[in-house]
Amino acid sequence: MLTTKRKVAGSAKNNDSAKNKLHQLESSREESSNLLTTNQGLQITDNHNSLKAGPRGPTLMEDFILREKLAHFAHERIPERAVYARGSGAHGFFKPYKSMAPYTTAGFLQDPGVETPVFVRFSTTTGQAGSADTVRDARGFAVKFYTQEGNYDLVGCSMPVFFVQDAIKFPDLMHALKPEPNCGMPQASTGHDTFWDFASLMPESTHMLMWTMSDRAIPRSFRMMEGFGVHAFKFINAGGDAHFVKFHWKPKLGVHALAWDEAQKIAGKDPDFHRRDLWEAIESGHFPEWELGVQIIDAGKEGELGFDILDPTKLIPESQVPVQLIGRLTLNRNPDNFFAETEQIAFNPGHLVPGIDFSNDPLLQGRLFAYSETQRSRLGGANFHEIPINRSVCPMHNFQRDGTHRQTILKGRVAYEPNTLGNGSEFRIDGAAQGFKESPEVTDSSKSRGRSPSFDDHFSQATLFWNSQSNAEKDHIVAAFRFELSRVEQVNIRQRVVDNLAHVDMKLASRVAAPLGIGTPDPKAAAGRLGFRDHRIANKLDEEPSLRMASKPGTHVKTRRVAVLVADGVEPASVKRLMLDLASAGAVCKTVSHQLGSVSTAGGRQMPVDHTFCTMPSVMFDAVIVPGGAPHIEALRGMGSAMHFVMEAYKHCKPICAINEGVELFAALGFALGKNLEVVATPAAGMVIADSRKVIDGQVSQDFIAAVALHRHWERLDVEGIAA
Ligand code: HDE
Repeated sequence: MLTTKRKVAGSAKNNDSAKNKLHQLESSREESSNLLTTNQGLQITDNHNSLKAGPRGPTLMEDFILREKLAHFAHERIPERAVYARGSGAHGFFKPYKSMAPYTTAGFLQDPGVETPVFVRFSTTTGQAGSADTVRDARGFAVKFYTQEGNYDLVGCSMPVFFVQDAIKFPDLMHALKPEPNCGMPQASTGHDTFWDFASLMPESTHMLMWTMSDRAIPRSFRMMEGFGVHAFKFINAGGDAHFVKFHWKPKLGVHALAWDEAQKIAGKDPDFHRRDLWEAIESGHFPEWELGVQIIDAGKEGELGFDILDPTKLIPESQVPVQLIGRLTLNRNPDNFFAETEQIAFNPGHLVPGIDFSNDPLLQGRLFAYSETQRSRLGGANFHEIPINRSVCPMHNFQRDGTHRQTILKGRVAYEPNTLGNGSEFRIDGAAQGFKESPEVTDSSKSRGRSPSFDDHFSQATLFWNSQSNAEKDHIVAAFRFELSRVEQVNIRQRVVDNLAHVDMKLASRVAAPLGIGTPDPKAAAGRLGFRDHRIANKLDEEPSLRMASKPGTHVKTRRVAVLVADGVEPASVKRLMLDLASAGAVCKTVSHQLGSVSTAGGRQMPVDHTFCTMPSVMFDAVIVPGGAPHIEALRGMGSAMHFVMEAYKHCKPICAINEGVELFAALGFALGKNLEVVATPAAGMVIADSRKVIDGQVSQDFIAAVALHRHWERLDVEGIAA
């Protein structure tokens, strides 16, 4: 025994000196880390020329440096996500406001002093990884909490409901929604026959269709978008009591949308619009924030909601169960490497921590299986949890071993449990400890493929959503349905959709149907179709204010982008105070002209130009200022792109401010004019007309900042007639 010990001690010494040598080698390698090497560490002497038989001869196969480089390049891509492929991510942290101990033992929800690191990935559902950000779509809002009890993933969405009720319909939905398989079109759009064919035969999708046709589907920014856990989950407290819970993310910047025409134009002008917006906000220190909200349903009270809490096509109206705000999420660091982090992050609704459990929502149940399957195929096997972005921050031990790309070097001979050879204490199971325990639930019924009749109400919450919208939001929903259905070639599919919509609201259905070249909506025809179920449980509410975006107006202008149009002869004094006040309120003012460089001011100085009309058109801004200066206005009036800029901003209901002679530009465009073509005192909503005196005394700053904070002035009436 003694001999063995000595031997072990000796070999430990040897091991130490070997480790020291390795360490020295690694340090010397770090010192020369600015030198280009192969993957094996071999220093490369020429990275511009392959090895050839003579300077003009054929390339030699023995050039292992060239072959390694090309081979690695050829394997650079991994399969993109089948859905939610286009994503943007950021690091940050989460901090609870108070202990949630009465409801859950989840460690990261106990102590307001504890920050939990997170990585968040936002995504569009439909398009491929290279598609545009601003397409009409539900957006993924997936949060990985790196807690001390393991990784917890809240893999949510920008909408609180989903298209289908059962996981078995998900592949059909996605196949219908993705580009049609014969022609591969259209990219990132539901405006095509297969989607509406499916949707019109699945009336359970109606509530989600209302959301996707609303302005929620075209957010101004990820930073101005709500998030939802969609399904009911369970909180479990130390006493083992379970409460159903629904999760919400509420953005601190308010909830704001683009105009649909604008969203489509941005998709061409800057497909990275949302990604850039998130990146730039974080780089400039304007860290996006959301509050985590929960709707907790008192034990046993779920039966009183009026619908089935397990049905993912239903939301719980906030007036029925208020949202409690329990913590804050802050995103404060951009990824260092898009691929390593945003692309390789692997979410899974089945990544839980003690104190949180699933419900029996049949859509959620299917997700628990699907995600790890996807990760194994996308990320090359079973060891994707070892990729740095997916690693837990708490210790991770088990006896799972080997497999492709294994990183961990398990030591010793023991790879099983229970054991005595590893001293019997390694990685043991401690039943009494605070590990994960499923919430006990009695399941004592016979197997069945059916669906509970409590899932059969497909329309009442769609009606509630419609009734709750402002007039402008209703107009936008009608326009979106018309747009999508106008792209549907089969007349009978268009008809089926409006027949279903007649069960939401007859007026909505008739307005949608009007320009589609089809018959009037027929609720009876819909009701006769296969799959139609409408055991309507009357809404407890006629309206739910939290469902309209108009009830969440902005209160400030932080990070809003304001264009200041400039040409030779501009009077900087007419706008200086306004620009300073906007900047100190957190807005970003940029000068825009027909060319880069600078313009000559009325006083003979140079004013730098940040952007051109061509590269940064009005859709890249939230608001516009036209400063004073007669020659400058004259010049702008002669530039088609400047006139278009203002006209388009007007059409998209953006706040616009004209100072001094700037108003002549408005007049030339026909805005702010009375019957006799005089400039009127109360121009359209969101239009501020002023002279420099009012700018200097700060009145204009006050009015314009208030107009910008409201974001868009959707009540502007005549925008359809604007030729932009
Ligand atoms: Fe997903 N979903 N999903 N999902 N999902 C994926 O997992 C799936 C569902 C959601 O940024 C995939 O890693 C099935 C609802 C988001 O990486 C895949 C079902 C909601 C993300 C998958 C659903 C979501 C995904 C694709 C029905 C709204 C992106 C790549 C049973 C709450 C996460 C991947 C990220 C990703 C399957 C339903 C949200 C294929 C089978 C409902 C935000 O595994």
